Amino acid sequence: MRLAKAKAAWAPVLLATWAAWVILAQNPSPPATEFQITAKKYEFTPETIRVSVGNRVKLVITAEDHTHGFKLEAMRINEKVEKGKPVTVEFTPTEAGTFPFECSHFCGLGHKKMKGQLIVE
Ligand SMILES: [Cu+2]
Repeated sequence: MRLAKAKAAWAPVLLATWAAWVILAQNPSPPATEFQITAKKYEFTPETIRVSVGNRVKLVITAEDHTHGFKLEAMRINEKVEKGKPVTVEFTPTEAGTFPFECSHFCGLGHKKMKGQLIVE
């Protein structure tokens, strides 16, 4: 009789453990917030991206006129972006701040002015 009671007490614990495992398995991490960025002579649109600390960010960068680059040093990102071939980068910012990004592929006279910023709040 005592043994049966002890066994029954374990049932809710096992059920809760199983339920937690099922929930975690289905949602390993929240989905990334996606931004579409276009690069063209000599600007990125949008120029400013606002995100939150700890939230996964996905950037899809498309060059409209010819080859550009996308360098976001704080997140160790430096990609060549060829016209018509969108480049996807993902990262999770771990600290707040303003981090500049820039074109890293010489694209003409205005190349050095081709910049933007990532604001992490
Ligand atoms: Cu450039």
